[in-house]
Parts: sequence; C-alpha cells; structure tokens
Amino acid sequence: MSRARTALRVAPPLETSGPFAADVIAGLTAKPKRLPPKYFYDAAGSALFERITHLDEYYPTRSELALLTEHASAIAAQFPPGCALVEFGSGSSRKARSLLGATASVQAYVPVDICGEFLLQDAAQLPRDFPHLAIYPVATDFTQLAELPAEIASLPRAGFFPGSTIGNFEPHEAARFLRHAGSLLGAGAVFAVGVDLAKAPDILYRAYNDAEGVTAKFNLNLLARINRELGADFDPAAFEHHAFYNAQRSRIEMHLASTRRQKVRICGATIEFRAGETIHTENSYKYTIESFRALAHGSGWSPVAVWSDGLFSVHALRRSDAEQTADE
Ligand code: AVJ
Repeated sequence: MSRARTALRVAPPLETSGPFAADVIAGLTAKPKRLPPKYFYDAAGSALFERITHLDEYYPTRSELALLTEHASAIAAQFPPGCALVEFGSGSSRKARSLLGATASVQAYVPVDICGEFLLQDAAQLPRDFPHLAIYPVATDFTQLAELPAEIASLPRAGFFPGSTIGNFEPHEAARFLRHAGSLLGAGAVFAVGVDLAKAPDILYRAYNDAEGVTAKFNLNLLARINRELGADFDPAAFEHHAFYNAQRSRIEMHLASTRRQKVRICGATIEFRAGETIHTENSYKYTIESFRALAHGSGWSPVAVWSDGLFSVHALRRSDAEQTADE
C-alpha cells in the first residue's frame, strides 16, 4: 500500500467518523444515491460558487443584488429599529452590505455560515465600512443553529436569508426552517427572504449548465472534497455533471452521473456504481410569488411586501402574532 509514502507528505487529517463521513456514507448507500448540497461549500467549493455568481447565465445573484440595492431603504424600513440582523448562510456578506449601507437602524450583524474560513475572512473587513456595527459571526450549519449569540439577547431581530438557499430544501423542510427561524428570531421579528422564481425552462437550464463549465466543476468538487477529507478514491473524471429542470416538481436537479461501472472506496466501505447511475447532489426549488407566500403563511409568517424583477423575488415577512404564543 501507499501508506508509508503518503505519511511523508503533509496531508490534512482525514475525518473518517464525523458528521460529514456519516452523511456521505448514508447518502451513497441510499437508493437512489444522494449527497447533501451543504457540503459543496468547502474553501474550493465556495470559491467556485463565487465564480458562478458572476456568470452571464446565472441571473439569480445579479437579480437579487439589483433588487437589494434598488430597494435597500424600503426593505430595511421593515426592520425593527435598533435591531440585530441575523443572516442565514451569509457566504461573502456581499448582499447584507447593501442593506447595511442603506439604514442606521441595524445595530448588530450576526452572519451565520457553515464555511468558517470564508465567514471570518469577510467579517474581518466589515468594521472598516461599518464602524458602529457590532459583529458576531457564528460558524455553523444554519439549520443546526439552536440559539443566537448572548450579546444580542436584548435587541429586536431581523432575519435575512438571501440567495434562494431556501430552494435547496424540500418544501416541507422549507416550512420547518421558516418556523424554526421564527422561534429563533422571536416576537416582532421581520424576515427578508430571497427566492428564485419559476420561469421559462431554457433560462433555468442555462443557469445550471453554463458554457464555461464552472457549475460542472462546482458539482464535481464534491467528489474531490470527499477524496481530500475522507480519503476516498473517487475518479472525478469518471463522473459527469447533469442538471435539468423538473417542471412537475418545479425544481432544478443536479446529479453526478457515473460514466461507467465502477467501485469507490470510502472509509472502509465499497460503493458500487452502474454505468449511468447518478448521485443526486442538489435540488433548487423555484416558487411563484404566490406559492412562496402561501408557504410562509403556513409557517408562522405574514407576507408584508415583495420586490421582484420577474426573475427573482425578495420577500419581507413579519412573524404572525398567532404563532408567537404557540411557539414560545
Ligand atoms: C445557493 C442554492 C441558491 O440553487 O442556484 C448554483 C446553488 N447550484 N449553481 C442555486 C447552485 C448550482 C444555488 N443556491
């Protein structure tokens, strides 16, 4: 074996038992095979996603940023005065900056992101531009966030969930998340949520099949990450990026398709692939303004305003009064 040789190199420690290993084994032994999209975002994946957001074909980031810039004051006017702004899945904080720049009513900013490296790097730049803002970054999977930093205990809250990340959830999980965010943010909270809209399938198709192949790299990086962190022996060249619009379920699906019959070793397990068999790596649900409002309404939030350019939408939701007593 090559153990003796690899020991001489400086290799990152392998994580063969944590939650990542457990989720990968569970997903690859399931039928059909799947992997959770949250694992796209290691340092390499986050950098690739950043590149996706600049692609001509990938309209969501551009549309959302334009909406946030154009309507920043109107959106921020919905926030309770003196509030803490909690951002779920903040990535680079680029979007929060446009809101923060348009209002003096946000006192504290709590970016929550699974990719700690990216988060801290970006949070370090914020004080320069917003010297009076208190910043409390939290490096965690935002779906697992059980409590907010003690420092903001006395402040009213606004939530911010941009990027249509909510589209990664199954609709029933999205409802559960909205409810969870409501109890976390508390009575009187306002929630600004960015949601990609259902539209002509060819526009959606191109957004996930860019000519440069950046989305393919982003998808395939998941296998490289599993190799790097779990010591697996995926041959990424033996898998292909597949992305298509499933109109019936109103979602983009991304898969990694095995180009041949093959076996892969991961953490002592052997995973077999048939030729053409896929790993389902992501769903990106698309909503109409009405279908998202109905989802929010059924999850403890009252839709109060919406901004849209026809491609993308930003919703302002207010925690429904009836839910406050039920939740707490
Ligand atoms: C970050 C989940 C909103 O679904 O459009 C982009 C991720 N995947 N290209 C999306 C993604 C492929 C993105 N979200």
